This record gives sequence, structure tokens and C-alpha cells, in this order.
Amino acid sequence: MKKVLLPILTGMLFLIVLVLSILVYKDKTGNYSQNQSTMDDICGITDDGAVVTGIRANNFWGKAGLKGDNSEIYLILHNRFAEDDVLVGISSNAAKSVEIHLSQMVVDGAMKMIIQESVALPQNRKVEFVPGSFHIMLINLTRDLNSGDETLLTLHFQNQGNLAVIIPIKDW
Ligand SMILES: [Cu+2]
Repeated sequence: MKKVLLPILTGMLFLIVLVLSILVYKDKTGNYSQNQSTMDDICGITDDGAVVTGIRANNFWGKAGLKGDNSEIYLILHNRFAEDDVLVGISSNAAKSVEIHLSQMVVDGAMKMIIQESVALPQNRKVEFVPGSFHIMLINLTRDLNSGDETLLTLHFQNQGNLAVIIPIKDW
């Protein structure tokens, strides 16, 4: 009997250690465990996009950056609802604050970033957050965002609640 029990117990112990080490590793990488509640706000995520009620996000990506620096996130929002909406705020656990900016050419030909309190999302229209236009600024990163990392971003809409999007980080 003991000869059978020993390998089983050793196997179980190995599994427990494996699971614990995975959990510790995931926490160290600053993942989304503390954001599980916001993840529940979404209606569904697919490989190429995230959807909340009538708003779909795709082509999303963020620029790599070091702790203490800023980073920019780009995406395309499509309000597929037959009702106007407004992007009123964004949250991230990877930065001290998040701002919506609009890059605009000023008189002398230089680009200037203007803070936007909100962004209108007219019904059945797409609004592009792309270089040189609207973008999301992560201000004062609380950790390094390296190429290949992912970071959770939660968009808040006036009418249609929250949309959580997992943003892949890329070099630029
Ligand atoms: Cu900016």
C-alpha cells in the first residue's frame, strides 16, 4: 500500500508547488487579477476585438515604455448602436492617470497634444485613435510595459457602460 501512496503523494505535492509558482509568477508580471471585477463588465471578447453592447473596439495596441514614463494607446471604436454615445473616461492599473489627447497641427507646423474631456461617438460611426489624431495617454507608468506584454484598459461610456480591452504592447 505504501509503495502506491508515495508516488501519488509526491505527484500531488509537485502539482501544488507548480500551481503556487504559477500564481506567484502571474502576480509579479502585474496581471489582471485585481481587475477581475472589471473583466465581468464586458459582454464578450474575440481574438480581434472587444465588444460591449453596441460598441466594438479593434486594432488596439500600445507603445512600450518604462516605469515613470508615458505611453500611448491606439484603437478604433465603432459605435454600432443606433444611438449616440460618448467616451467619458478610461482606467488603467499600469499608470498613475490616463488622458485622452488629440494631436493637432499648430500654426508653425508643429504638432500639439490637446487634452479631451470626452470623445463623441456618433451612432453607426467609427472613431479612430491613431498616430497624429486621437490617442490615449498613459501618464506616469507604474511599471515597465515591454513589447509582448499586455495591459488591461477599461473604457467608460456615457450610455453603454464599460468596455475592458486587453491591449498588446509593441515596440515603436
Ligand atoms: Cu498625447
